[in-house]
Amino acid sequence: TPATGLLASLGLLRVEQSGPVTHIRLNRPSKRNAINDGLIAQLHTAIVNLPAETRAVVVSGEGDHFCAGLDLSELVERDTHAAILHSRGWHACFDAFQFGKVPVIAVLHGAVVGGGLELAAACHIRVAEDSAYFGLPEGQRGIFVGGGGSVRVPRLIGTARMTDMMLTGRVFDADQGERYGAVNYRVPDGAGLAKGVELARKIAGNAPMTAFAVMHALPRIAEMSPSEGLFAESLMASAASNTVEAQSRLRAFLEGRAGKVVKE
Ligand code: 1HE
Repeated sequence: TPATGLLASLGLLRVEQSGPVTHIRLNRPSKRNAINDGLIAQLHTAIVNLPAETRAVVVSGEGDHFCAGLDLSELVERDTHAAILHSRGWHACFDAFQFGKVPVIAVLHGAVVGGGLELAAACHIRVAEDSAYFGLPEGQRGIFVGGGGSVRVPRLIGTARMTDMMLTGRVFDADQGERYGAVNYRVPDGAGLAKGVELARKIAGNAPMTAFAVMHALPRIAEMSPSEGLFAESLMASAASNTVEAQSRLRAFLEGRAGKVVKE
């Protein structure tokens, strides 16, 4: 695997490697990166086949929009059975983003709608350019979210806001997205990718076990009772602190060789 450069051009996706950071770019701008069966399969392939050196992933969209959601032209051909299998396929793909090997940063601009918002919600950090806007047009299309939106989006912005988006077609701009919890970082147009890569490099500098614990333990503990959560936390904490990397990082701090916590 090359340390830098194009790893794969899967047709609808481009995957590039830069040291520990893998950049997955939705590459179907003529259809506003609408996710058809081919694109969801390629996304799934890319996220489960990351190079061993990858410590963080950045996902973005080519063209004027992050992602227009489900490719609606394929939907008309599906009966109930095909539709549930289709939805479960999206779940498998986005689960592989949320509960994969390394954290994923979504860089958002333009339309982040329907399945595009579901993909963004499965990522661990969201960077939004000023142009980003968020919608769930499923309500107007006569369908329902099927890519994990009903599970993940309310956990970011709350059930009441998601209900409003789906019932009335309400669209939130980048400001609202940030205020409501869907966006971690706001940047000017054109600056999203650089910010995403900067954050990915910070993540890559941490102990991989800590990143894994944050991705896998935090959302699960959030669903547990406090008593179970505290116990799971202790197990995770003891596993993390008992790694060679943690021990050497702790020693480095105690010997004055590690950075202090500073205000940005
Ligand atoms: C598409 C799609 C699509 C664009 N499926 N083809 N998602 C939606 O309901 C959003 C639908 N799309 C839009 O509202 C707009 O396209 C955008 C606001 C995203 C972009 O607008 P614009 O003016 O830049 O582009 P456009 O002219 O509308 O679209 C360019 C082309 O992309 C055009 O095709 P063309 O052959 O006429 O050039 C569009 O038809 C095509 N296109 N979006 C198919 N979504 C697992 S469940 C998830 C459920 C959902 O995601 S539902 C939400 C679906």
